[in-house]
Amino acid sequence: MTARSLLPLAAAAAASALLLSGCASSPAASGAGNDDSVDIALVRQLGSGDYFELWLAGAEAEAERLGVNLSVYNANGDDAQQALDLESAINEGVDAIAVDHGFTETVQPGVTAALDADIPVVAFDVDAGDDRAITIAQSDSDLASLVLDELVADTDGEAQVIYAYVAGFAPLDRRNAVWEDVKAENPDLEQVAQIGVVNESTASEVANQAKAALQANPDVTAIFAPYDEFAKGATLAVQELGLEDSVRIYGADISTADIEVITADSSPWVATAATDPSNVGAVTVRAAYLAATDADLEQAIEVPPTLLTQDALREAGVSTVEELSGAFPELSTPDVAPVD
Ligand code: SR1
Repeated sequence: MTARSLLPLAAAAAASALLLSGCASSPAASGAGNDDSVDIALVRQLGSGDYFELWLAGAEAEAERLGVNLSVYNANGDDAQQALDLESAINEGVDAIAVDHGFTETVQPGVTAALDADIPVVAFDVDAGDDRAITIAQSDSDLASLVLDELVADTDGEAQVIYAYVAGFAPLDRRNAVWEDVKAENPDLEQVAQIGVVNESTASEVANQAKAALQANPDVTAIFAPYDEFAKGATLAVQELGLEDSVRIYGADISTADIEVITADSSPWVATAATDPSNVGAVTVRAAYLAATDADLEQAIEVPPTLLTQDALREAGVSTVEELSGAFPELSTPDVAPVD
């Protein structure tokens, strides 16, 4: 039995202890909080980094707009804690639960328990392991294709490439499937190293990994880093080694900090494919609200990504993520899980 496969057991034992002791964790709460409001629990596996912070800001703003009482649980990357948080959300007696990231083996028992208790579940970027859950994703296969088309065009399909990836995260796995296809279609694209870590210091740890991989592989001309913390780390490594003229970075996601990095003079991060994270947080809260109020809702909700090249961002003259949807209106998707 692997360490990860022990987690549900550990989580279940800890949850029982929690129930027996009468303790409950204290999630951060926002919203109306009165008896008439819809109560939604947001159960997150991760909370740090630009993407996750913007996502939460969008979720909280949408909850405020809808008068939703939103309880936010953040496991900070601790899978057993996320399983416990799901138990706490069920015990809270909320009207719907939104699960944000995580691993099937840790969230599935709680998701199934919630659904069995008639609490609807919406699952963003996680395979919840129960077909009754509503799923939300950013069309990861399109996201990866958009940016990999740029990589293939810029390199004529011939390059040594460093790849940043951590298996097990649903969006990264879906992007990885596209990368595998692209490599098969372009045999002269050679992946010479794989790097990646997901934790609270992702960017700085990936920077160290990318630096070592670049030093070991001096003919690398491209880095595929499909998560903004990966791309920021890779950018730092290229800059520290003075390789801006020879190595290009193809990333994912967007934030104000990312825009600054991408549009800086001689930045090697030349393209990203992204949704607006705050919009995706808002979509997730709307979906949970619709599920809680028995409204019509698609089973699988997709938020389409947009290609944002360095040239296009510079031309648009935007410097914050808030200004982005003015220049790229497709980043705003009020018609996805709409609530007037
Ligand atoms: C560790 S998973 C990181 C990804 O989750 C979201 O889908 C963002 O797009 C980010 O790239």
